[in-house]
Amino acid sequence: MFANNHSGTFKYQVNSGDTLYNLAQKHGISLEYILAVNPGINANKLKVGQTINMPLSTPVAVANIYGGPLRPQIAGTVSLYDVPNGTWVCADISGLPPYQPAAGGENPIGPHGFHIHMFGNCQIGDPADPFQAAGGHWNPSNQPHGNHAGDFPVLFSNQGRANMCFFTVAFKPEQVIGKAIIIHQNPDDYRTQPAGDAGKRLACGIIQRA
Ligand SMILES: [Cu+2]
Repeated sequence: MFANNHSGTFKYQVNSGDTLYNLAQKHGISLEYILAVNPGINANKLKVGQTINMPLSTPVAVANIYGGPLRPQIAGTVSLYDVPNGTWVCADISGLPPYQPAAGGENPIGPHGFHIHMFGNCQIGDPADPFQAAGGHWNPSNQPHGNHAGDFPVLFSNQGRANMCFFTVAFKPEQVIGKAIIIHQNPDDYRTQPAGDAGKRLACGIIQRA
């Protein structure tokens, strides 16, 4: 089981008219929680432009990730939180394969290429080359690979476990519901077109409304 237990915060710049009470309501969290992550804050003297810590609320969308035939042990979640100007993405994945250095003309195994792909279809298809039904990278503004809206940082395994969050301005969670997230066997070089030479597809999950 993987709970969405990322109890992180993001930086929020106070706008005119904001009160902690309104912010709590808007983000679906308790006022006490905001106060707890802003020790010493004076709730009655918020200044426009002041930066405060805002707790992450519930994710707008979640992908449950399942390993395919090349690595069935993979399981986990990717959670997408709506934050000002973009999305906070949190991955919690286990069962990744042990790292193997490049050898014999083969790319290293890990850290793992990690992307949003176009189609929300995780049918396995060819077990030797699975998850082709998810299509190529989600690339709505026709950018070179390395700057696709669906390009993510590589997943860095710690004895099989990867746990990371990052911020992106490339999309809002609503825009990617119904697409797929893929974990690849090899690293993404962010340069080779069109997919960073990230190799075979180990795991897949469809992004669904949380
Ligand atoms: Cu990919």
